[in-house]
Amino acid sequence: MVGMRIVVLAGGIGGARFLLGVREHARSIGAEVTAIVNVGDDVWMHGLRICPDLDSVMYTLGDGIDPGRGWGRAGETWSVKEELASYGAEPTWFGLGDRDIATHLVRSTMLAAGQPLSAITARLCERWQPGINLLPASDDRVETHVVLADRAIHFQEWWVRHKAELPAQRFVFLGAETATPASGVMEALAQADVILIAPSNPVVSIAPILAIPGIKDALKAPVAGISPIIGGAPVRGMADKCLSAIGVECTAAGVGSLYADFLTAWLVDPADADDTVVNGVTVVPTPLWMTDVPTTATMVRSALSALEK
Ligand code: FO1
Repeated sequence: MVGMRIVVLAGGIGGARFLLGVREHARSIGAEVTAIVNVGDDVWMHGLRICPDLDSVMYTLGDGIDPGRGWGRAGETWSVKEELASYGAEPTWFGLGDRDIATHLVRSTMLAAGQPLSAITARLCERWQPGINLLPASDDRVETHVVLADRAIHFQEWWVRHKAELPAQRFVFLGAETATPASGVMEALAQADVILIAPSNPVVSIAPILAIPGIKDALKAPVAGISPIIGGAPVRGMADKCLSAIGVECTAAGVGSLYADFLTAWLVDPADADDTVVNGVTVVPTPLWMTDVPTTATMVRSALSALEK
C-alpha cells in the first residue's frame, strides 16, 4: 500500500530546514515526499549555472551543507574564489567555494549537453541521497530580478552584494510567462494527498514557483502553509524587505493573505495566534521555531492533522 503523498513548495535555507522535518515525519508514517523547489534565485556566474535553492535543499538533506551559512558545502575552501579575485574577474562579491564549484561544473556540463534541470538534479541527488524527490519548479530559465529606481539587477546581486538594502520597487520573474512546470511537477501535484507551503520567503521563493503557469491552479489537494514570520519578524533572511517592497505587512496575517485563495490551513506561532485572521482559512497556532529536526517534525504533524479535519 503506497503511503500518503506529501508535496512541499519550498525555497532555500528555511525550506531546507523545514524539509528535514517533513522527511523525518514522513519516515514515521511511511509517506512519500516530493519537494518542488524555487529556481528564481538561479544565476550564471563565471560561466557556471548556480541553483542556490536546489543546492541548499540537496546539501541539507544530503548532510553536506555548511550548517552555519545554510548554503554551500561544509568544510569548504575558497582557492578558486581567491584566484578569480586575483584576476579581477567579476563578480568577486559572490562566494563560490571549491567543493560547491564541482556541483556547478556537473550541472553546467549537463546543461550544455542539453539535459533538463530536473534530470540534472536527479543525477546530483544520486550522490546526495536526500531521501525525498527533489524537483525544480521549472526546467526553463526563470530568474528573479529586482527593479530599482534606476535599473534592474539580478536577485543575487540585490541579496548578496547589496544585502537587500537598495529599495526594491518590485520583483520580476523573467521567463515565468513562457515557462512550463518541470518534468514530474504536475504529476506530483495531481497525485498529492496533501500540499505544504514551506516557511520560505513568500515574495522571492514561493511566488516565483506560483508564477509558473499551471502550478497555482494545480494546488487541488488540501494545502497547509507555515508562516515564515513570527512576531512580526522573519525567522531568517530578509523577507521583511521583500514584503515591504510589495506593500504587504510583515505579519503572519499579511503573508497568509498572499496565499489565502489556495490555503486550507495556516500555521502561525502562538505569538501571532490572537491577531491572525485569514478569510476562509483555518488558523492553527503551533510553535514554529525550527530549533531541531524533531521539533520541526512535530510542526509537520500539526500541519497534516489540521488538514484531516
Ligand atoms: N549568500 C550570501 O549571502 N553570500 C554569498 O556569497 C553566497 C554565495 C552562494 C553561492 C552558492 C549558493 O548556492 C548560494 C550562495 N549564497 C550566498 C546564498 C544565496 O544567495 C541564497 O541562499 C539564496 O539565493 C536565497 O535563498
